[in-house]
Amino acid sequence: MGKKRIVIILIIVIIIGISLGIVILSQNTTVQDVDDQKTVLKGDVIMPTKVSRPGCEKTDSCYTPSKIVIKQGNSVTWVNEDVAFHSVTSGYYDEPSEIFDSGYLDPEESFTFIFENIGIYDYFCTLHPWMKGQVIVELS
Ligand SMILES: [Cu+2]
Repeated sequence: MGKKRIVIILIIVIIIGISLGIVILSQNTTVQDVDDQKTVLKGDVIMPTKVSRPGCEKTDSCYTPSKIVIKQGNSVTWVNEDVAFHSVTSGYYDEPSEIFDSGYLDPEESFTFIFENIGIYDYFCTLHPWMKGQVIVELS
């Protein structure tokens, strides 16, 4: 076997090694992407961490965003990203309107409501009176 052959074989081995490495790396990346998607819950409105303590009302961020505008017939999904229970309840703390009520939402739990009628819908959290939000439903 000549020196040239050995060099050619070495080059081929290196190329195969590199391409195998690329395949393995790209597979790992794909797996990681799937994992990331699993942990990210998609919501229109988020209940962020620490909103179970007063303070978020100062920046109007107890529900984020606190105001959302949608078209008639569309839905809004709320996701509880806090470690405490929260609710999404229509009306005001001292005057619930009984249009929608999520009940107690566990951490990472979500609630979806379809708004069939136009209007301005105020809502709050039954556990934390300072948590307030609003859904504005426009003509589609
Ligand atoms: Cu709450």
